[in-house]
Amino acid sequence: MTVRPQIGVRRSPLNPLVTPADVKPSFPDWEVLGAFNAGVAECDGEIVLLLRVAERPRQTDPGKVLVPVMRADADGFHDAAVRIVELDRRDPDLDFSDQRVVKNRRGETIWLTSISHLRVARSRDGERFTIDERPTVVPAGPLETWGIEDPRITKIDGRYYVTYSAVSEKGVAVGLLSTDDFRSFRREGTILAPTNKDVVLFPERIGGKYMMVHRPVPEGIGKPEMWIAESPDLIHWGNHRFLMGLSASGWESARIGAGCVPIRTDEGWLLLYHGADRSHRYCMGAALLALDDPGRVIARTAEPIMVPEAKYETDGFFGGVVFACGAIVRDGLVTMYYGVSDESTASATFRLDDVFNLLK
Ligand code: MAN
Repeated sequence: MTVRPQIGVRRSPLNPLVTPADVKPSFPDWEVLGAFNAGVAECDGEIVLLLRVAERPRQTDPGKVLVPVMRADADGFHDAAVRIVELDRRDPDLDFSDQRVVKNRRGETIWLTSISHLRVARSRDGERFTIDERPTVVPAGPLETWGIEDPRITKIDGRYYVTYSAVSEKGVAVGLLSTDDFRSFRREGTILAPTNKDVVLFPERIGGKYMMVHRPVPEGIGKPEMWIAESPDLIHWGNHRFLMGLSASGWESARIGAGCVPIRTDEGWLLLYHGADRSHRYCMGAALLALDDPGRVIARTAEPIMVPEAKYETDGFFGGVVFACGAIVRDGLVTMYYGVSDESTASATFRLDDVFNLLK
């Protein structure tokens, strides 16, 4: 059964807007696998994408898998900073069936097949992007040796705050950066311990507190569902509350997580989020949270607002994925930027009113 999106979603005719072929690898003998799951902001009259660029050494020997990892004490992204782990494709103890990761026989992820950094792309029209030649933010320290991923950007009091996944053998934690111009960044540290992902910050204080939606991944008891927390300073987070959970079956029955920064509307905070089923098909849905208490869910979409349908969404490095990390809203029209198939970046527009009709 295919679930059709119920609202008028217009995909850009230029999709995908950014592909791996558009991005220069960090090293001459590397290849870019993905330029996707980008954070989005408006800065100095331009649309800025902070792309997740996933890359690896070119794999020349079909019998080997070369895994790149950063050294924990590296100072920057250069040859000596990266260690290449050579794995034997025929090793009976290793499982390469998920192209994103390497697992052992117990099903535990022991390596990622690529390392990600963040790279700026800029555009005047929101569709034609100029991508920086060099990485903008690179992994650093013991908690980022496997890379940094999936940034979300929130402008608060005139400064941009970037939350991202910090990946290492210690797990997936959440890091925070801040910037005024997307040229120089300040590291604000690790704000959530593993395993946590998909953090979006609200663009203003509510009841005097900064707020975030986050997505822990409980082991054994509990499921990957959305939580909400608050902070006096964006660094220390507390008063964690459960926000919303999985459905029993269907498109959001395996995991959900926040996508774009919550959009303030008269009716409440509109949260665009992703939901996946057990076959790892990722769709986008929406929820409406109370303006004065975003821990209260007013409504959510029973059906997704967007499902992987276009060829670039169904086929690719990891097909069947639409995954948004940011959007621009102008005059009731949402332009959502989203990763497709863990490979490229696309955009789609839809009306806020159409989403509200689905929520009512
Ligand atoms: C999952 C996928 C990968 C990602 C890792 C670590 O396996 O989302 O794309 O690299 O988690 O975050």
